[in-house]
Amino acid sequence: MNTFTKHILLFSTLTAATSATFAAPSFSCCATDDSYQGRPDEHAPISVMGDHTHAKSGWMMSYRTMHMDMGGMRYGTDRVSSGDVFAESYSVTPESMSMDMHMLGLMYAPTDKLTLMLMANYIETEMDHRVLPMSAGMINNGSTKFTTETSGIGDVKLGGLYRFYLKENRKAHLGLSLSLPTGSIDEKDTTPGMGGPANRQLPAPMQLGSGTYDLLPSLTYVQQFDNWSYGAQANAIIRLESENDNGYRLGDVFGATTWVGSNLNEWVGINTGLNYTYTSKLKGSQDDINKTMGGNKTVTTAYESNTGGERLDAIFGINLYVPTGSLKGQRIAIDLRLPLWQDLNGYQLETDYALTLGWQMAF
Ligand SMILES: [Cu+2]
Repeated sequence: MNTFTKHILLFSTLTAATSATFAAPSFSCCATDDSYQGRPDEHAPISVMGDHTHAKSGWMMSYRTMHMDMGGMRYGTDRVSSGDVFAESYSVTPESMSMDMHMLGLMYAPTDKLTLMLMANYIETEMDHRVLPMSAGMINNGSTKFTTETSGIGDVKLGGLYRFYLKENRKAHLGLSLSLPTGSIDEKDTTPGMGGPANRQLPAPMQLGSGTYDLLPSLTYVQQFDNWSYGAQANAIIRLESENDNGYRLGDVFGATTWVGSNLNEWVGINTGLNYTYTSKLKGSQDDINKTMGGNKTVTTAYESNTGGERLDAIFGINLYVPTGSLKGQRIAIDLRLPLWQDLNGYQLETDYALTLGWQMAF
C-alpha cells in the first residue's frame, strides 16, 4: 500500500497546483439548477459515466469512442515475459490486446430530480498471442503466433440517476442501472489446439458481453466553485446471476473516482483525476475452453486464477463546451487514462492506456 499512498500524495499535489495555476473567468456560482448548466466543468472527465443529471424535460444524446491498449504480461505487480509464462506450463500466452468501444447514450429527465439513461455499445477486440515454440508444430501448423478478433454489440444498459441532495454549491445523486446480456458470449475464432488451428470458442476476455444480468449502482458527489469544481463517484458492477449460459460469471467490480475540473474560459475546461478499480475473480469454469493439452496448460485466459485484480489510473482530460450560438449546448471532450499501479491476479495482460473521445448534445 506504500506505492498507493505515494500516488495519492502525488495526485493531491498535482491537482492543487493545477487549480492554482489556471485562474479562470468567473461564472455565477453555483449548483442551483440554472447556473449549474453551461460550464465546461459541469461534466466530469468524459470517461466517467453517470456523472451529471439534467433539469426537468432535458434531453441529451451522446457518442463516445474508447480505445484501450494492453501490452505485455504481468504476474501481480511484476512484468513477466512470454518465456516466464511458458515456464509455468502454459502453451499459449497473450502478448497484446486492443479494444475499441463505440457508445451511444441517451438521457432524459422527467423531473428535476430524476434522469433516465440508456446506453448501447459496439465493441471490437483484437488479441495477439505467442505459442510455446516446442508445441507450435503440433497445435498451430508450426507458427508461434496467432491473432483473434471479435466484434459486435455489447450489453445494453438502462437505468436512472436520482439527485437526492442539492444545497448551495453541493449536489449528490444516486445511480442505478441494469445491464442486459445482449452482448455475445459465444464468439469464436481460429485458435491452436489438438489437430491444428480450428474455429474454437474464445475465452471470456474476448467475449462481447457478460452473459448475465448485472446491477450497476453508483453514488456521485460534486461541489462547484467560481472557476473550478471537484467530484467523486463510487460505483460497482454486481452480477445478478451465479453463472451465464457458458458456465461462468465475470467478477464483480468496485470503482472509485475523484476528479478536479478547472475552467480556462467559458468554453474550455481541463480536468484531472484518479480512478481505482477492483475486480474480483471470474467464478465457474468456462465451458468449451480447453484447459489441458498434452499435459500442458492451454492459454492463460482459460483459467479463473488469471482474472481480476486492482488498478489505479490517472485521468487527464479536456472538456469543450459551446456556450452560445447555434451549437449552444454541445460538448466535445477527451480524456486519457494512464495506469499508475496495477496488481493483477495470476498472469494477465497489463493495461497501457485508455483514450476516450466523446460528443454530447443537450436539448
Ligand atoms: Cu447528460
